[in-house]
Amino acid sequence: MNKPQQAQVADTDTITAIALYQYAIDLMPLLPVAGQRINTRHGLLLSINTATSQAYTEIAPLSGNDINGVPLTGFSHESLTQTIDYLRHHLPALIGQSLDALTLLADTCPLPAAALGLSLNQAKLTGLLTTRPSLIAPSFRPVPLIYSPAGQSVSAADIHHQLAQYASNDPALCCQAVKIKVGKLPPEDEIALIYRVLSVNPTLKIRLDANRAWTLTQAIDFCAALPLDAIDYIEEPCQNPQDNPTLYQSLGIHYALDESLNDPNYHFSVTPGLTALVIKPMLCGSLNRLANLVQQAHEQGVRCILSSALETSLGISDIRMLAALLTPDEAPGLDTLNAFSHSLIQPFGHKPCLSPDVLELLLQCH
Ligand code: OSB
Ligand code: MG
Repeated sequence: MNKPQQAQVADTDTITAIALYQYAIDLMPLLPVAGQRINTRHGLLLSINTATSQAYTEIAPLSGNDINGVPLTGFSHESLTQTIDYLRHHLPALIGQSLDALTLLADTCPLPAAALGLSLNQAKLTGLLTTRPSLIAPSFRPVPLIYSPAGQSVSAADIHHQLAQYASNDPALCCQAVKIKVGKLPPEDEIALIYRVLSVNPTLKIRLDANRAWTLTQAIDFCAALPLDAIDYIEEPCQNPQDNPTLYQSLGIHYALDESLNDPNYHFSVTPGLTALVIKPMLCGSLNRLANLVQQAHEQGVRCILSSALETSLGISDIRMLAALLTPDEAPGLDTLNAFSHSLIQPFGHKPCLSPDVLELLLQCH
């Protein structure tokens, strides 16, 4: 006898197997995390099966220690260990449950990176993230990230070389914007770098990121020397974010928020000069939470730029798909993969690609 229709639907929707792996990938050159640097990225790979499909997602809080053994500050509040403990405790109970149970766990999970990985996995298993052609290979203009890995200045030749990597025969894929890290070298060197980038390509729009390096006076001194017409916005200019509106009122330069969003007490509100939120999905939490934040901002005319939290090729590819879905008019900031020695699941360039069988297995249940 045939099973009733209802039961068949429920069967394909039932979670049959889960595996959790840990990866550690070397970074060369070192990658900046605001004022700190890291040389290895640690994170988790979550694999979930139903009877008819299988999906991988990444769970990688941006926490842990920098190259000097000092804890990273300003990004994820949860540790990798806490995340592993949480998942070990909660994942086994999902076996035999429907995918709705996965969404419920994601929406109640207090750890943002785990919440994102759980809800993204659900979105992949249900086809939300993969059935639309535009999401399979979303094309955004790249936004090259220009920074000085070892604290020395970046030459015009370096800039030429970096921008050449993004040159494309397809005009729709040539970069229109670059992101430049500031607030680390002497201000005159950084101002010179910005003019050097514009001399290489005068049509570029520049996104600056100061990672809260400056007092209000320092921010005003720096920004007063900028070619303001070419500046799209500056991320987190002031040590004290309450000074950002004063910077805007003094010079007319728009700012974006990044670190501010990572404060557990952050609530979206519009302040004078705020033009964009730079949202790192891995730090924001579940897809529902991310979509709500984007919707609130868009309703108030504030742009949202999805951004890398130094995920592997798998996580970066997923953020690209999220951007196609949630912020289709904005090029996401994802230029952080070059430093990774390996890709994970999702091939990137000529890097050797890690598959689950070479990773450390932390948990397997079915
Ligand atoms: O300061 O925005 C940052 C990556 C990891 C941690 C902090 C930051 C970043 C990036 C990502 O800059 C790249 C981008 O936003 O374009
Ligand atoms: Mg930033």
